[in-house]
Amino acid sequence: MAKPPLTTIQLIDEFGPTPQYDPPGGWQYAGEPDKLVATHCCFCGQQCGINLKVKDNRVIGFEPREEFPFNRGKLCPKGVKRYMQNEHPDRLLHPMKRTDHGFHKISWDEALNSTVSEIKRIQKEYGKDAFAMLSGVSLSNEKSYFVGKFARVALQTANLDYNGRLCMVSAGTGNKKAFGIDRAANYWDDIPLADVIIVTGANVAECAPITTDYIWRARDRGAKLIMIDPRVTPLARTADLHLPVRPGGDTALMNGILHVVIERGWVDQHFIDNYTSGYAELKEMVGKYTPEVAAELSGVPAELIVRAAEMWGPAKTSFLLHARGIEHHSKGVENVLSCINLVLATGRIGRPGCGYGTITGQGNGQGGREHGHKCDQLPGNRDIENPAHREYISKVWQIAESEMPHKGLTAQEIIEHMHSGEIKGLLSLCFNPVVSLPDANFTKAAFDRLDHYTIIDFFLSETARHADIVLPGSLHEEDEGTSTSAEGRVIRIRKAVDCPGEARIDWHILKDIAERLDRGKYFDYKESEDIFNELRVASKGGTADYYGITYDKIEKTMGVFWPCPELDHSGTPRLFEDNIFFTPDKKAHFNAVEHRPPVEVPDEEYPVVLTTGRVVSQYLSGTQTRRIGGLLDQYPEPRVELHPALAASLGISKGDWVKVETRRGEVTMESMIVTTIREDTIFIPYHWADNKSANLLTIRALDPVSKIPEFKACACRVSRVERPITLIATVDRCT
Ligand SMILES: Nc1nc2c(c(=O)[nH]1)N[C@H]1C(S)=C(S)[C@@H](COP(=O)(O)OP(=O)(O)OC[C@H]3O[C@@H](n4cnc5c(=O)[nH]c(N)nc54)[C@H](O)[C@@H]3O)O[C@H]1N2
Ligand SMILES: Nc1nc2c(c(=O)[nH]1)N[C@H]1C(S)=C(S)[C@@H](COP(=O)(O)OP(=O)(O)OC[C@H]3O[C@@H](n4cnc5c(=O)[nH]c(N)nc54)[C@H](O)[C@@H]3O)O[C@H]1N2
Ligand code: SF4
Ligand SMILES: [Mo]
Repeated sequence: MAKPPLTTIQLIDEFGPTPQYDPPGGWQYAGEPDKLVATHCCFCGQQCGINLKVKDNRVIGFEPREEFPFNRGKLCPKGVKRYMQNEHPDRLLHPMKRTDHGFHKISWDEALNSTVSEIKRIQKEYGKDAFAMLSGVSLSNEKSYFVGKFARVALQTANLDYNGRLCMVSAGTGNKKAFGIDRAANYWDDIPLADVIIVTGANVAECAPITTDYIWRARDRGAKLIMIDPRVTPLARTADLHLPVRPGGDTALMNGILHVVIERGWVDQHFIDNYTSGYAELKEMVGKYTPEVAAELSGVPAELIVRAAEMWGPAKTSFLLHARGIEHHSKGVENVLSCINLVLATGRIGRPGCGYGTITGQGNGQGGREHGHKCDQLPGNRDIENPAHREYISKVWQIAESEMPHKGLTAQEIIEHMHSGEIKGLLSLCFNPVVSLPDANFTKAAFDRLDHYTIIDFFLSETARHADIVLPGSLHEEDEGTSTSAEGRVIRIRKAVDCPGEARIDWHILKDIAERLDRGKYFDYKESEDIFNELRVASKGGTADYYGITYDKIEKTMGVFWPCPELDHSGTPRLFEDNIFFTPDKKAHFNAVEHRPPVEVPDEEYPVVLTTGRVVSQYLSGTQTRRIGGLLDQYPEPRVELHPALAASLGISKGDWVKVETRRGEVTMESMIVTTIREDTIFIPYHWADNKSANLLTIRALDPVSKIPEFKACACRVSRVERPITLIATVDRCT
């Protein structure tokens, strides 16, 4: 039975007047704050320190938090405006249920009871795993740990996965294969000490803005910067070398650079012989990736490949950073491994100024991928299929090992199983798949087929419109907790205000559901700190060992880098200092990876490559940042970036509107003709929904191991169209 998505407007009609947003005279006249709360930004993985100004239990502004060592007061536009969500008129203030006439306000009791009775009914009729859970890593470590335990112990389903499946899993898989641990190898203080820096598939200035400062500090010392991206991103404009890779060409490109490095004798043979395995096989494989072969496969001219090798090869210190540009591929893991091969071959890791790291994307994208949020994982980055790991965690959770579910489906696979009808019910929080998963029409159809769907969010996201029950949850600043930044630094998130209206802290809601499922005794926590203390024990002995980290220790040191196995351990800002790795043989592993093309390559019908990504002022699916005026002003609508040569060949001029079509769908947007992109490629930012969603176009192709979607490459065609006439509906929001 199809359930039409319900919209915000129907919802607000139900409730009458919206809460007042601006205080009289505007925020700047809100008066002196009652207190300043030292915490962190709720958005990206940089986790900048920020002071929130609080007055009358409302966040009214911010001040720089100069003393936090990572960003030293600096913030990007999103950090500056994040405080405006707290009192936003769209905040969900009551539980609601779907009716034929829109969402209706209901009591917490009714909302929780109907959710629980649907969980019980579906699981009784179709089995435990027919009820799935999806979660996200904007959640603190405490909430992520809670969710992992809640799904396995309260819902007793194998099918829990998280939005990091769209984000960090290719890097995580690659890192575990090569190093046996999933964390950036260095803290960022090593970046300014590097003599050469490669940044690949990362739009640092827009997506990890504070990292720009670290790279520029290296450049001030004379470091060379090599940027690899199909676009000349803002940071690439300041680089010594830009390699304009064709989307999907990264493994070939890295193999080509390594080929030259080996040929010229720039490898560190002592390091290779003593601390690594797999080099002989790798060396033989890259033998065929001459600069010319690599150029053909990657779209980067051979002489630029040689020049990159000449910069990287002989350097004394170096740092390689990558992000989703190489990871969002059906060979994301292989791309990551090809980067690690280059780092290991030159032996420059584990020393000051010698490093490697993926730039973690989501706020708690690091911590949230360590404590059991993933379908195949238990806390401490343990393996849900490893008997010893299962035994240890079932003891901590006080359940029988046989009760612990096994490996479940990944996020995209859960959607596929909703579509095919095998998964009947869903509970989700902190994830907006209707906007963020590929092939959005398919995702929407999958949600429409659910028997029951309960969501916890603080805004009515596009996915929430498909829900049967909507539960109002908490913002970052409404709970205590910890988070782990891109550097691996565990930091304290502090509560600044209470939840508004009837909204509640996310884990309090889950605890209530567990109680109604008669599993409450496993979740007897009073404070977030109680959850953290259990997490510490659960992670002990795992690779992501937090045992030695306490709230008190974080307060005193401005963050502790994991692994931190003992209370008297001061944390590990730089991994592998003694050249001992976390693999079973304690060596770093080379992996010989060959070039493979993307699943869909251009052809006569769809001759152009489409790649997607971000802009500085919007965040992820946009449900938060599209509600903040100042950020929308900066980039109000998605636009299609294309090169003047491509535009000319299609008869497209400045300001023209274009239709972009793929085998999945089409969008119509304004064009943006720029010389900063390859001629064969177009770029669309993905932060918008409905008919402005880039994911109407993208392909449901997954990396076979990490199961990350191929957001960064598919085939499309572009044509000029008349500017569409926009119908503006006026709705009286305050009836
Ligand atoms: N402003 C802003 N900042 C954010 C976020 C946000 O939504 N907005 N999100 C956060 C999150 S969760 C994430 S994951 C990170 C993402 O951070 P990034 O990965 O830096 O951002 P993207 O824009 O997804 O992609 C980065 C670059 O990859 C390039 N690219 C595309 N295809 C390829 C390819 O095949 N090879 C190579 N080498 N490059 C390619 C694109 O042109 C783009 O410039 O940002 C985090 N920070
Ligand atoms: N085409 C294309 N698609 C992409 C990407 C791309 O580059 N191109 N990037 C992918 C990447 S890297 C990522 S990370 C994903 C992100 O995709 P999503 O995770 O779906 O994006 P978010 O906007 O973070 O969605 C989070 C939802 O949870 C809510 N939320 C945030 N914090 C909390 C909280 O503390 N509690 C509760 N209860 N709710 C909360 C927000 O209001 C929002 O509705 O998108 C992916 N999709
Ligand atoms: S760089 Fe990331 S953490 Fe820092 S202010 Fe911007 S969005 Fe927030
Ligand atoms: Mo991400």
